[in-house]
Amino acid sequence: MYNKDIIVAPATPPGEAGVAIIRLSGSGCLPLSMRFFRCSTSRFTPLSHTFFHGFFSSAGGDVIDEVLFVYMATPRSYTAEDVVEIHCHGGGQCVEQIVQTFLAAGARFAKPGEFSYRAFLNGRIDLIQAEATAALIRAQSQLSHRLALAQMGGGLSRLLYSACSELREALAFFEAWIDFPDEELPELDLQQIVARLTNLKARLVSLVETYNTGRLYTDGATVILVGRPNVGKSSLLNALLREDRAIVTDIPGTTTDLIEETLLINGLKIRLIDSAGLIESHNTIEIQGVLRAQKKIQTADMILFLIDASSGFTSADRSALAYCEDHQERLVYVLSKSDLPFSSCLPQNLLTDAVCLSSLTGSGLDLLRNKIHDFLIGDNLLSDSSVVLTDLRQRDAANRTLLALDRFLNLAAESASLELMSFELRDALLQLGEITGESASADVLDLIFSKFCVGK
Ligand SMILES: Nc1nc2c(ncn2[C@@H]2O[C@H](COP(=O)(O)OP(=O)(O)O)[C@@H](O)[C@H]2O)c(=O)[nH]1
Ligand SMILES: [Mg+2]
Repeated sequence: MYNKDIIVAPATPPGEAGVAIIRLSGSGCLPLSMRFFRCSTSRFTPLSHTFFHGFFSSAGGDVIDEVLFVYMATPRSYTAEDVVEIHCHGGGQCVEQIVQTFLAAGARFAKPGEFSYRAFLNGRIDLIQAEATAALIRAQSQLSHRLALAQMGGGLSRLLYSACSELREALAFFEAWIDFPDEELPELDLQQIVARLTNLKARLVSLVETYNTGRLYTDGATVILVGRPNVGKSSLLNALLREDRAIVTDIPGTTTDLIEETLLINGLKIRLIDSAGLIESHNTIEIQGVLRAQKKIQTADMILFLIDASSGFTSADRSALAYCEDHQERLVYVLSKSDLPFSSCLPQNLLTDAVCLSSLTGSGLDLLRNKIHDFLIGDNLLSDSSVVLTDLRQRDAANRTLLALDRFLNLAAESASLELMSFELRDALLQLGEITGESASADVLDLIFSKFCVGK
């Protein structure tokens, strides 16, 4: 599966740019690239980790570009193999012709993520760090960027390695007893092992719980604007986006479908959804609109329920609110049109609890942004050293580890056979190793790395 051939790919995206980088990795990539590089200093000794200025020519000797050449000797490179990078001018032709020159000379075009795959196979990074690198590249908000960076630092890896070694230690006890039942062995203190693994289980449970925060930081959250027609939902969407995205009129029922836009609120990625007004209707389009809104209400992380401050809390608001009845814990009230005189028909709790704002003047919008951020992040503010699970694959493997640990603890409580207990411990270890990549199958690895971009 692991070919040690020379791979090549642009490491920078296509298109016009000042600089583009072409990356090669694999034993022999230095002599290969030196064939096409003419250094501007007369004597060229390619010292590792040093830039050289010169010209890159085709096999026929025609100059393709003025470039910088850098060689990174194994193992001090991204892949831990010999790596050469050619920094040329950005733009299609220079990159294309240089890559073609290498391909014609025997290099192979790298598959997506293949550089990172090699770094992983060579033991330079583990799977968590490889995935964190991909997450760093994909990061769309300050929070997801910070989280990916922390992940690359290896906090989660260290926690998992120590969990693995605890499991391994316990397993060694069992295996020794199974293999040498008659020999003098350190006394198997099952109680002590059970106590330690119960403790480990608690730590893994807390780790699994961090997934919700991890997901929020990486993928962002969904926030839906709901309420009766004409309360100002579409106006609020436009105001938060600072653009005229949704049509706004004083005709009820202007918005018939869901409108989704992404924005950043205090560093958090938010998918903001505008919806049709929640009313009982006989109009087919309106019925569909309400159904769609209802469906989104079920899954949204936060529901902003708008009430027009100038018209007060009406019976139409009450019937709209009925659609959100089962989701009180995700509901936040917003009093809109605060630039107009307030109606006397507003319950006191709304006046104290709701976020008061005007999409027309912009007053209260910052308050709402802070409210959204605080509501979603709450106590889950991560520090740079926080250890969290960020993707479903990691969480599922952690859950499978917990299941195996549970089975082990149940067997221990029943004083089952050592073989059965060690079987479950081995399974727990295997599942945990899937997260770091130690025991991930080739198929799983292929799938993970194929999601990376080319040149990474
Ligand atoms: N004075 C004032 N009018 C607003 C405000 N927000 C919305 N409106 C008006 O209320 C009407 C309905 O707004 P719209 O955003 O389409 O409501 P939706 O049906 O809930 O999406 C329009 O005539 C808007 O101009 C506001 O903050 N202040
Ligand atoms: Mg609307």
